[in-house]
Amino acid sequence: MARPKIALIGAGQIGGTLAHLAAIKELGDVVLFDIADGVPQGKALDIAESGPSEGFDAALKGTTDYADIAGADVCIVTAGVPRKPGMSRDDLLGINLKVMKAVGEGIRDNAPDAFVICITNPLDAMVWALREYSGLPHEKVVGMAGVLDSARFRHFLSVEFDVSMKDVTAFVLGGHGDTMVPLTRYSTVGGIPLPDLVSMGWTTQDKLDAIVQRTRDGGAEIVGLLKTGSAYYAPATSAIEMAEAYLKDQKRLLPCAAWVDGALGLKGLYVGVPTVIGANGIERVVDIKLNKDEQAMFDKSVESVEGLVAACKGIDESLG
Ligand code: A3D
Repeated sequence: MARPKIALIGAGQIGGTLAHLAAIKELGDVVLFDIADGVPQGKALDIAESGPSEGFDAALKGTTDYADIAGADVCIVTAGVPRKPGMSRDDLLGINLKVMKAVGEGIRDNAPDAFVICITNPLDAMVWALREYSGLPHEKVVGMAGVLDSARFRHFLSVEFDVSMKDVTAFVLGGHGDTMVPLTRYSTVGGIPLPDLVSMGWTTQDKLDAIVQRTRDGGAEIVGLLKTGSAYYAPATSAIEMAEAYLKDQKRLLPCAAWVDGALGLKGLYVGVPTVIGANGIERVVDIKLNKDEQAMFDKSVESVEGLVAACKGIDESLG
């Protein structure tokens, strides 16, 4: 059987890291696409040359021609511009919307059967636009944000409790932005919910609140430190986790920016929700019940995503 084909649209910081991880994990052959001629070719060759030491079997190709992504099983989209210090994700909307048009049409014409994972910000609006421009089925187009936001939350919690990250589960819902909703009630250490751990004296409510806020600001914290560009190791790892779930039909339960039409009281919107990813793409949106406070936070987040989608429609009248 031929190896799966993974097309990475955007060969910048995240794109290069994705290519390296996909090769090391032998998820398939990798095509790196970018408009900056030389960059995808250079990164593909550099990573291929790490193969003999690492011992992986994967072919890598860099290209500026969409024809090379033909027949891709997975496309991961990072094309566009990242944030600089002081910028919000929403400031990127106008520039990255144009990029999503080119990328969506490139995928539509060359890899219409692919499972498409969008990472470009502002995430929830860009994944919506990418789906519109590509015309692919909603269950095959998804945004990566929740896996990363939950990973950040899990990391901070594991440090606070001094326990292995493997035993910490976390739940983050809503749009990928300042209004994201880390759900402490559904986050656990070894199955024990965080509010119980506060009662048990493992931490205080104030410390937990500070961790929730640090999670919300997780992207900005790294932008502030790097000064040029945004996070890329953890974002790439998170998207690879989703790609692997699809390619290996793992039926993983992962929080993703998925099309929600019916669940959680929503009628047709891309937003962060718990999903099951398997060979059919997004196979299920988990319709969890929120309490009053959680619902209020989720509603606020949904409102902000709706605002971004409306802004996209205002820029390009052909949308929606
Ligand atoms: P960067 O290193 O600048 O790479 C972006 C690449 O896109 C560059 O190599 C560009 O040449 C390329 N590009 C620009 N326009 C096009 C086009 N039309 N077609 C193909 N390629 C193009 O950025 P990065 O890799 O650090 O980040 C990529 C995106 O991911 C940005 O929008 C970030 O804001 C976003 N991001 C999202 C998250 C989430 O959790 C959702 C996290 C981190 C970054």
